Amino acid sequence: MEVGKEESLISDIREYAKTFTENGVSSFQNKIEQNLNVWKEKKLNIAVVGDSGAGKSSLINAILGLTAEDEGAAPVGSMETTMTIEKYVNPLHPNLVFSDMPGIGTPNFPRDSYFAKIGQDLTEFDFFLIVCSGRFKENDLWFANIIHSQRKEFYFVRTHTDEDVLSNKHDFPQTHNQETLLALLKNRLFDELNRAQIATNQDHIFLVDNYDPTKYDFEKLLDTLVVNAPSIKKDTLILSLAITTNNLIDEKVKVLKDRVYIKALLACVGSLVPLPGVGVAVEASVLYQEYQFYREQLSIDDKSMQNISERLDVSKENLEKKLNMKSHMVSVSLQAFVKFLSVHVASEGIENVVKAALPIISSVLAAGVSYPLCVHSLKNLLAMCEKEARAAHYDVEIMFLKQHQ
Ligand SMILES: Nc1nc2c(ncn2[C@@H]2O[C@H](COP(=O)(O)OP(=O)(O)OP(=O)(O)O)[C@@H](O)[C@H]2O)c(=O)[nH]1
Ligand SMILES: [Mg+2]
Repeated sequence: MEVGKEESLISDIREYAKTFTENGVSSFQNKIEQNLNVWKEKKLNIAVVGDSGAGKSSLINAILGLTAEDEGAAPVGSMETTMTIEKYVNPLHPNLVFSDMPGIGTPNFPRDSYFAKIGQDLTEFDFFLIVCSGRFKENDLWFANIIHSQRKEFYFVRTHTDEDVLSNKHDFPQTHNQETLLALLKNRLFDELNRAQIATNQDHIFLVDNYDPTKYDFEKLLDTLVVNAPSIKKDTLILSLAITTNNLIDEKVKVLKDRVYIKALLACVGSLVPLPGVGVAVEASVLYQEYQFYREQLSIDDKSMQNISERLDVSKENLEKKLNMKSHMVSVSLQAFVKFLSVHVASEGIENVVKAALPIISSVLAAGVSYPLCVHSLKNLLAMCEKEARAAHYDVEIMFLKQHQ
């Protein structure tokens, strides 16, 4: 861990210990919970614009990890024209909000009065996605210039890439080369934007297939949004994205690791359960709850695994067995979890933060001695979930491809 981060963690721990001494246990618990939940108080707003049929609703659903039939999903292929800004969220991750904007230049929303009519302050949006299915329309380019003049971040998303690839394969069976085709499509869009004097670069153009977020530039789009998110909202975006790419797993694990040292403090107060054979007692439900949070965040919870197994047409049990997964067994009940903790107590060397924090915590919390164990247990549980997440989201693709070869 970086030195600056270590120091700031230790100083936070000192503050929490002070709160405990001065104001008691519930203030201590409230302060920690409040700080761990700061990300939930922020909203990340993304506006989506583009012609009717461009694939805006499909793109929103794909990023939210929803199908058009799920609760909260944007209606796809709808014949109705959006008359107001429609907002969409994944009910499980309500902090990431997509706004589907009414079509520009339609009789109800002529350009001249567009912004007055939609009645929304553009500064409230963190990002703008300008979507097209073939070429960008004049209205898209007009919109991009307005956003640019307001110094807001915007990205161009070209949908239906799957259809271009298919047509090209059909038309040029001997010479078809996917990489060449994608580069050509991107160059063409880039030239078009250049001609319209829109200040952008190729890294802001994404070719996607909304039916398959694992293909083309879809993951790159998500990674770019994460990298460019305003720093105070970065954790909110990382923890609100339901889709799991390799980079996003890295980012999620980083955020979850930072919580370990603080969450472990909470596990040293409350209704302490002795861990058989270990000689210390912990508030196991705190660790258990955080562990469930890891599983959900890394999309290896029961519902996510069910979804993957349905997609692969295998049973969830078989899939978990094939991938050598254990996390679901540990999560079956608090009892099973406590048993797992007792057997898998880490015997790692004491790291800096724990070394510095232990005397501070032990001086105020009777069960402070359990702190190192809580830190190591959470880290081990997170490492297990991370490993299984990579297997469930990546090894699975390889298995799936083999099945269909
Ligand atoms: N093959 C393919 N079809 C897509 C893709 N994206 C969207 N579609 C299909 O294109 C049609 C229109 O998509 P929508 O997402 O409803 O488009 P929209 O921009 O929201 O349209 P409006 O709500 O009318 O403005 C639907 O039938 C989608 O299933 C894609 O990337 N590839
Ligand atoms: Mg739509």
